[in-house]
This record gives sequence, C-alpha cells and structure tokens, in this order.
Amino acid sequence: MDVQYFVSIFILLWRRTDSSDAYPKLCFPEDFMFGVATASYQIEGGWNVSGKGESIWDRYTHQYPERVFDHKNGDVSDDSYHRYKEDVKLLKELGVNFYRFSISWPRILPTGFINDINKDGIRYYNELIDELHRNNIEPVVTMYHWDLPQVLQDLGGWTNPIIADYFVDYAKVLFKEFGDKVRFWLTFNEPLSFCHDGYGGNDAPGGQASGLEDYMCGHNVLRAHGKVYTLYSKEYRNEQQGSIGITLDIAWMEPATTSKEDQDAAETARQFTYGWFAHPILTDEGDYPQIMRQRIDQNSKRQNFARSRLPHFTSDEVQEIRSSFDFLGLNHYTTYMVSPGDNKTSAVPSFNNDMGVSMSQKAEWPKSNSSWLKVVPWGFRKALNWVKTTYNNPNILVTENGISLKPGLHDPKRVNYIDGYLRALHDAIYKDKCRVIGYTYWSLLDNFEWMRGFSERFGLYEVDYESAERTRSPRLSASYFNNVATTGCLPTSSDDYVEYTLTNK
Ligand code: GBH
Repeated sequence: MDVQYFVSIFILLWRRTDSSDAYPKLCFPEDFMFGVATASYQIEGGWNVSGKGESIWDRYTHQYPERVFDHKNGDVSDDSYHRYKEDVKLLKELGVNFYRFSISWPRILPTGFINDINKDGIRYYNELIDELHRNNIEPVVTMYHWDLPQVLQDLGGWTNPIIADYFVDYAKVLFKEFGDKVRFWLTFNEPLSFCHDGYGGNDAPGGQASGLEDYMCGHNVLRAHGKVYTLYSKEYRNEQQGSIGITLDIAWMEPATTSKEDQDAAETARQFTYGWFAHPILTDEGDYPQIMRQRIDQNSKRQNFARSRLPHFTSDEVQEIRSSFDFLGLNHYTTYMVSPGDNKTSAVPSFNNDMGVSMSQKAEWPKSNSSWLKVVPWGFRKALNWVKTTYNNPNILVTENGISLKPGLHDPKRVNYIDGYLRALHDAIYKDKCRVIGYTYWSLLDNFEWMRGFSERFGLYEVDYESAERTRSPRLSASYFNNVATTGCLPTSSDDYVEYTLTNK
C-alpha cells in the first residue's frame, strides 16, 4: 500500500463526515446524452487499402514529414479501419449513449466525384454503424473532418466555388447509403480551423494566403452547408427523420480588463472566430457579422483591392444558409484574454490583421500538454451563455471537449478537467437555461493530432504505438467517464471524485 492510497482513504472518510458538502450531487437531464468523438484521418489508418483515394493529409504528411512535430503521419495510426470492433467494445464498456466519428470522403469517393463509389468504403461504415446499433450506441456522423480528396485540392479545394456542388454529391451518397441508420449529422468540423489553418497557415493543404483563401474557403463551406441542409430537407428528412448541424470551434474570448476597448476587442474576436460561420446560419441578417464586414471591407480598400476580400452571398445563397441547422455542434477546449491589437492595416492581408486583436492566456491557468490549451472551466459556461443570448438559445450538442496530457494510465488531471467542465456545463443548463442536449469527450482514443503527430494525447484510452496491435488501455479518466455516462450524474464528495482530485496533489 502506498502513501497515495492512505491519503485518499483518509480524505474519503474525512469528507464523508464533513457536513458541508463541497461537491453536491449534480445530475443531468433524463434524456441528456454522453458520448466520445474521433475523426477518420486521426484514427483509421488503412490510408491506401481497399480502394481508398489519397487525401490532402496523406499528401501533406508524406510530402512534408518535417512539418509534423514528430515527423509521423496517419498511415496506420490507431488502425481503426481494421480494429473498429474493438473500438465499439470500448464504447460499450464506457457506457456512452453515442459515438461521434467522421467519414473519410476519399474512402467513399476515391476520385472525389461520384463516378467511382468505393464499395469497400461503404461496407466499412455500414459495418461500423451496424456494430454501434447492435450495442445500442447512437452514431453521430461528421461528413467532413478535414480529409479532402487530393484530386479536389488539385482543383483548388475549398477555394473553388464548384466544390459546394461536389460536396452535395458526396452528401447524397451518405444519406442514401447510411441515412436510414443515422439520426445526427454534422456537415463540417471547425471550418475556422481547416479554412484558416489549412489555407492561411500550417495545416494541409498548406495554403499561405490568409486574408484571401481562408475567406474563400469559409464562403464555399457555408454555401456547401446550406445546399446539403436543403437537400436533406427536400429529399430525405421526411423518411429518415434525422437532424443536421455544423460544428464550430468556440473558445471563450474574455476581455483582458473591464475597459470598453477590451470588451469591444473580445467581442470582435468572438465574431471573427465563431460569428464568421454562426452569423450567416443562426441570424436573419444574411451576411457575415457586421464587424467582420466593416473591418475587412475597409482594410481591402486601404490595400487597393478592387473589392472586399470578404465575399458576398447571392440572395439565393442567403435563403439557403439562413436557419440551415437543427442543432449547433460546439467544440470547446479553452479560453483567451483579449485586448485590442495595434489596429494598423498591414500591407500584406491576413485574417489576424483584419481581426486586429491580441490574445493571451494567464500564466496561472493550469496547463495541458498542448501549448494552446489551458484549463478554464468558467470560460465554457460563458461561451455557452454567449451563444444562447446571441443566437436565441439554439439547441446545442457539445461535440468536443477534452485535454491532452503526457502518456500514462493514471490521469487525475484529465478527470479534474472533465469534472470541472461538466460542472460548468451543469450550471449553464440549470442556472442559465442554455439548451444543451449532449456532451462529447474528445477523444475515445489517443490519435494522430495533426501537426503535433502522436505527441499530444487526448484519449480516455491510451494507445501503444509500439505494439503491432495498437493495444488500447483504459485510463483512470475512462472509469470516471463511465461513471458519469451510466449514472447521468457527477460524483459527489462522498464518491470517488475526492479520491480522483486530491491524490493528484
Ligand atoms: C480540435 O480542434 C479538432 O477538431 C480535433 O481534430 C483535434 O484532435 C482536437 O482539437 C485536439 O487538438 O498549434 O497554437 O497553432 C480544436 C481547435 C484549432 C486547437 C487549431 C488548436 C492550433 C493552435 N484547434 N489550434 S496552434
């Protein structure tokens, strides 16, 4: 018996006799759903088997291995393409209500187009979905989590307006093949990330034209999203009875001080990072947020562009995009402090210059193993409240929330992270009346963390990348999450929660 064990038993007994309960029993609504998420390129492997086409992440990681932190790629990763049955066993063991995964476009359509539908790809996702249903786990399906067919990128990818039609063709195949078995669809995961980091940053496909290509990408993503929503409503909704959303990356933007300048800067940051996509879909105004329109139009003029770098929607597009959601997918990990930037128009355009703010994180916020991710549970509650008041209290599915830590099965810091964020979520639901229908932990498994390779681990299950079997082992956090998912409640002070938190000191 070690000291840690004694300490936790002592604390457990001490808390039991303590009348002031620091952690009251908190339960979520009866029909609230708990789940976990993954994404195709991050876990599947099997990058060139059974007829799969090349994706932009295959091309990018092969062509520029040195750009990825550990020079690795998703060729094999967790090998979930071959081990999905094992994954479903873990989901069953976790006791979750749903599994959010994504479909690889080039696994379904190797050429990007519907001239070649890959039977094995269809078979794979049918088997996965059937295996989930056999185990009473609801599939929540993301159509696009960043792995675009390379063929389409060769035509300009998301910067080419025609891609919206090809995305509709792809979506039609998904509705036809899987729609009778899927109740929750997400068109896109985090357009901010794949448009800004992909076309104006360091992610695949490696575009370096921020302030131009990222806005073109965003525009076409919104057009594509509106078209797919319309398609579903016209041709599939009646029969299939599912609902469609889009997942946005919603970090909380807190003013650095209470000054008017900082409050305005924080609001500008919210509008540029999530209003960019939320405003056209969730408001009636039919354009990007006013502050984006104003700042980008003005900077474009000063930079001698003939027209604004931020495109305009046609009136048909406005119609199609407006209200094109049944629920909002919300990814939330962390918080930033915001103050105004220097507010000078730069000669070279960029998203950051257009936004014109400066963001930082506080030194005292607990760290994760990712430079951008600090632990700030209260930011989650504020983010949910901002969405509630700005967009008339939409239905929200939290589609990602999680923390990276160093490898190891004893991960009390992850338990604390989840517990803290779930308490904030509970307040948002019960005290603030935010409409949240479910919570998703990112991720079921350690996986290929894009430009950070396998160096950042978010899994409830650890994956051993040295073993041919890619052995999965449950972390402490898996048993914590199992407890929450099966009881629908957070542990109280007289439960294991105290042990989880306090042995961590
Ligand atoms: C999620 O994005 C993704 O949806 C998911 O695929 C991923 O596995 C998960 O995060 C964990 O990383 O390196 O300083 O340039 C969360 C939003 C946006 C956070 C891009 C990291 C890069 C910051 N991400 N950001 S930096």
